[in-house]
Amino acid sequence: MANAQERVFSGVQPTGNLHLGNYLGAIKRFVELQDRFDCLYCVVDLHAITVWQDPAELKRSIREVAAAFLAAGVDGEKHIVFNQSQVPQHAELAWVFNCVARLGWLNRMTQFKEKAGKDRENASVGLYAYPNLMAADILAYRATHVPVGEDQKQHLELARDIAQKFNNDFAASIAEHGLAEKFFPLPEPLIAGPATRVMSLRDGSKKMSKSEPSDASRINLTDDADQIAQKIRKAKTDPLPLPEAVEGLKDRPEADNLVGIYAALADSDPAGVLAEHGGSQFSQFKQALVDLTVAKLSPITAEMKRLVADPGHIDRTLGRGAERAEAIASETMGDVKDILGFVRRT
Ligand code: AQP
Repeated sequence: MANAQERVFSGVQPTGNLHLGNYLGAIKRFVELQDRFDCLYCVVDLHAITVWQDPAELKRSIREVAAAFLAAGVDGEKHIVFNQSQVPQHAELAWVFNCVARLGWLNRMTQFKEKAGKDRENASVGLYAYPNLMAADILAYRATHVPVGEDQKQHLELARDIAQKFNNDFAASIAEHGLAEKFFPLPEPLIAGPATRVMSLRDGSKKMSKSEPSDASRINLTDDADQIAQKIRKAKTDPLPLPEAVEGLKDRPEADNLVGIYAALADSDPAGVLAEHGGSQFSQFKQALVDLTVAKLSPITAEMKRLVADPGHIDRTLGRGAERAEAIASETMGDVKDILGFVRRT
């Protein structure tokens, strides 16, 4: 089992259209890490409201993400599955981090620039401060490892900077209270494998994303076998056959993407996939990819469907998870208050 000091935290936003990128870049990895670490997996609903959400849709989406975790194989009894808004310490610690992080650090965040777009003045303050909340999510549990897709790397680096600055700024108070010198660990991103950045099926230069208007750009975790087949058959490719070796994927983003997806689903790597399929025409390879994707996703899709049909069960799982999460986070927050010099309620 896990080293007592090591803990995994990660989250997924309930913003609809969960897709293959979320599965391969995050949720599949969550399942793989369960044997090595104590894990907390969170439906990060506070993050979702950094852009406007329809309330009824948000509630449906929170349950759907929780169902996806469980259907993919996350063990909600052994580990902790919960939604962020049920544990108030996330928002509380995020405020402290708003006062630790520097404006200059946040100004460098590329995701804010991409999401705010040209209408920056009209973006919510929450969208700007999003990485501070993400740091709070992780550090409220003093998590040491964070499985995420490549797109979250910069936010993880910021979480490390915040942890480091807090530890430095309050070193004397941390020592005075008899707490570990590295009060907050510097969390390590776990970004590995062939699908850390799954790209759009329509454009190999853009990442597969929930908010992309074209549904054909992504495989949703709710798609049935026919939809998956259609989307993969129509996926953009180039006219050449698949290369025999990995070097041949260079400058062929669409081929690279499909091979990466195949490798991740098959628990292989691009070299292994090309050893089997190198030289094939795309029509042939795409059929193999359809078969593999359907075989891997359909049991998950079916289980998700079964779970979302019983929202009471999901809500109880989330509620129990939140109680267990809060027990850890409230202890951290108590220490943080002591460190900062707040007077605690007696
Ligand atoms: N295309 C991707 N490839 C690999 N990993 C990905 N992730 C997201 N897209 C890809 C990883 O999935 C986890 C959950 O992501 P999220 O829902 O919290 O936020 P996101 O990264 O903003 O996801 P989207 O789908 O791209 O949503 P929109 O369109 O709203 O921006 C994270 O670990 C993420 O790295």
